[in-house]
Amino acid sequence: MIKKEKIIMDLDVGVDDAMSLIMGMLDPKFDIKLITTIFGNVGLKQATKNTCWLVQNYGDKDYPIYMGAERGLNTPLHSATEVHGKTGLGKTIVAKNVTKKVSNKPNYGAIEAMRDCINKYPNEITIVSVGPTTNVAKLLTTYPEVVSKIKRIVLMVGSLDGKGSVTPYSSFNAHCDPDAVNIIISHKVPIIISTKEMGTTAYFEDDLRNELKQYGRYGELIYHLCNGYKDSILEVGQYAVHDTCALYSILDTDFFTREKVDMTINVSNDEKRGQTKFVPNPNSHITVLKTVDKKKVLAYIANLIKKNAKK
Ligand SMILES: [Ca+2]
Repeated sequence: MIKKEKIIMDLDVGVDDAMSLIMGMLDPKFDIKLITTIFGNVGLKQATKNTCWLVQNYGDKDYPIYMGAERGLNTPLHSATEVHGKTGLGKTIVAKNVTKKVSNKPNYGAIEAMRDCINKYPNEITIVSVGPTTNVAKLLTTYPEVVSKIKRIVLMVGSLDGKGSVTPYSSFNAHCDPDAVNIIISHKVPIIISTKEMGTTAYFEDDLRNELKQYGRYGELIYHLCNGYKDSILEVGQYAVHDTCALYSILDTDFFTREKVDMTINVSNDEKRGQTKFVPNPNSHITVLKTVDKKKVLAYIANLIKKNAKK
């Protein structure tokens, strides 16, 4: 019997978010209890539409989707349409004929749904946040009673080398809301940080992209998502798997090396806003991924898609 990790996926869909959602839905090692959306790669409305489209057309069940924050706590709105295409799913795919609706009710959105999910499964839920981290910060500050019941939080944020992608110092998700990251890391919940280096090391290229295309509709989806997708620090034809690395960080595998660290993020309004720093501390509640085994991650992805070729 496979031990399933119960997760909440918090997404700003986005090409690599879409890939990570597919991996989360297909992999029997994950049990997605809730999907929440956030502004980021595209605006909140488009990110939510993309998420609904993916679940409607590629979901193995009708996952609940709740819409979250439309901007950061204290930061002007940013997006990354130059990386993910105008509507977030690359140049070929456009989310249309979306009938799946979000589950928001008055005064009940993403953070309330997160709260109730954590209360339903105390100490079992991992929040996998792969966009700006505003929803998670709001959850912790608005409903502090759930903090001790969260198994762990994964953030796809920051860089090991202190260099950025959007600015010389800040990676995208950190740049969108550094204050939110700062709030989260001050809470003594087990936290895993997957930095930009993981996704830009474990990129794939056209040989794998073409191979995946032969493995049924999920492979075809990934193939098409890659059209027009280019991380700002990679070359054309290199496809970063940032958000999938973050998701895989909770699997019991040797895909990554890890280190316990103290983490800081620059929240001042100078040019280094959003820059992260990591200092080893074996007693810390924060673990950072240090290296990634690109071959193993890509083989795992390819195998999962291949296994589901007939679905
Ligand atoms: Ca993302």
